[in-house]
Amino acid sequence: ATDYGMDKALQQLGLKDVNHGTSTGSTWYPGGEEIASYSPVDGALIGKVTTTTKEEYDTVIKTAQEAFKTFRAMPAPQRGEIVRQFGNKLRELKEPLGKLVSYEMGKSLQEGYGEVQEMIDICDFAVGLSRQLNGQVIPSERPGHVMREQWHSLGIVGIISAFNFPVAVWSWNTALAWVCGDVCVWKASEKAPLCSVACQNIIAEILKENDLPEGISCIINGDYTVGEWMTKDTRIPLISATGSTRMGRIVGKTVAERFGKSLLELGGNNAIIITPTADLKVVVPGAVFGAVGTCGQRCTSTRRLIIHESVYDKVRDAIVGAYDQIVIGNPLDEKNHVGPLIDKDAVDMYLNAIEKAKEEGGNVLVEGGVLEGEGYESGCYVKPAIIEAENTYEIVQHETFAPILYLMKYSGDVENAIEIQNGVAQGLSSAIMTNEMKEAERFLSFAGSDCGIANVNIGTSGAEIGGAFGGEKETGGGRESGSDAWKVYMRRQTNTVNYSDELPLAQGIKFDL
Ligand code: UN1
Repeated sequence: ATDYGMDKALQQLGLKDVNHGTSTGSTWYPGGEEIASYSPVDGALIGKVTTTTKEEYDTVIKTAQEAFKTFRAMPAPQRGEIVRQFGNKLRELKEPLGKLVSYEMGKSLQEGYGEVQEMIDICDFAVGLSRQLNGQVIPSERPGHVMREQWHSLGIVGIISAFNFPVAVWSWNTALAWVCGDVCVWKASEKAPLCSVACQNIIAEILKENDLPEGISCIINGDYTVGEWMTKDTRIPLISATGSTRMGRIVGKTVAERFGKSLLELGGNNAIIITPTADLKVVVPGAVFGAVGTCGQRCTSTRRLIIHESVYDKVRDAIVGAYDQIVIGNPLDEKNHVGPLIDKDAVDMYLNAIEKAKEEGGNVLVEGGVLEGEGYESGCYVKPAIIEAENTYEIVQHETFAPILYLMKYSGDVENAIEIQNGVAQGLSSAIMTNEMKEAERFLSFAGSDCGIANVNIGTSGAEIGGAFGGEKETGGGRESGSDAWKVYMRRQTNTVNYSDELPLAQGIKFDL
């Protein structure tokens, strides 16, 4: 992949000859075993990091605890200034970092750049937020009293992220956590560890330039045992975890057992409802990008199309026709729309899902399969597939992290489509394509979509950072990124102050001595 400027990108990101994966800032620790990172793009070894030992883990947490004392005392707008510098550095390094994301994870270069853009956007958002961590003043029922609400820094935020957004999800958490005065310990996916080292290099430089202590940004690496150290650790008040529902069930339970807070961002099973008035010019790109973008490996990827029977044939033909235009290949080459899956295990899961859908009675409209030959040597390139299926199939009920799109029909009112859309265990993203105002509003109403994200005339993926991101049911209930998602990174304190000379009790209680 040298022809795409990867060597230079690795150089710019300080990733040449890396042999560590644990850091409290500018300090790196030797670590234990090696994790090799192979690119799904061409199968080449990009580099190696080492896993965090238990001893190193404890050093990291102690360093973070110390740093928290300094960081929480810094005025929030000054912390915002650090995040502003971070965002500017990301602007400078957008090209190499976007390329690394594309090369280590496999998403198209455009999407790699888009991911870095999300980092920049959340930094901008967080800078503004650093002057708006506002509490409220609440009227007291007692004379000469005032009540208020304050938001205080929480402590260490443990971040567990997935391979599919190897840099952005970390930044959604860190940018907010930092302006809130928290310090962060990040365990990145073992499938994209170099992205974590690159990010750490960028922020460490800024922290050093600003004379800030070690421990504000930490990274650790390793398998689930490292994750378990975090989830069981009472020194970490908040665990923010992105990944599968299976993982989230374990994390949520373990953190709850010690009364910690968790922010869970788990699987989706996202659908687009296509009504009789839907505009095909919007439907086709919306559905196709949603289904095949990031090779179907977004938690917001479109998995199901619920199409009204009166337009079913027309929509199906248009979507199937569009699949003919999809160019699959090296994601660093901007003419390709779709890159590889993350690894061969993912390829197996994709193949199994297609088999299962067929066994359950699915009708394959666009054949899938693994691509072979020149350019596809890594064995991770697959063809996006389309299958006509029923919502009740077991395989349709599960999230398969691959480009498989299920088509299904509805008849009658939009309520019937909403019932199918809501008829899964997950509740992340959803969309309706309609020009009927009443249908759109019904879809968005209390009786409409049960998802955390509900869109009209756009697809299910590609959310902007300004809104709260996350979903209901098995998606885990967490919200990160925009709106007031920052509140989870702080602790709320209610204050009542008496400036009178008496002591009236609340609820009118008399206690005369
Ligand atoms: C994810 O797949 O974990 O809305 C996050 C989107 C992106 C984020 C996806 N902004 O598709």
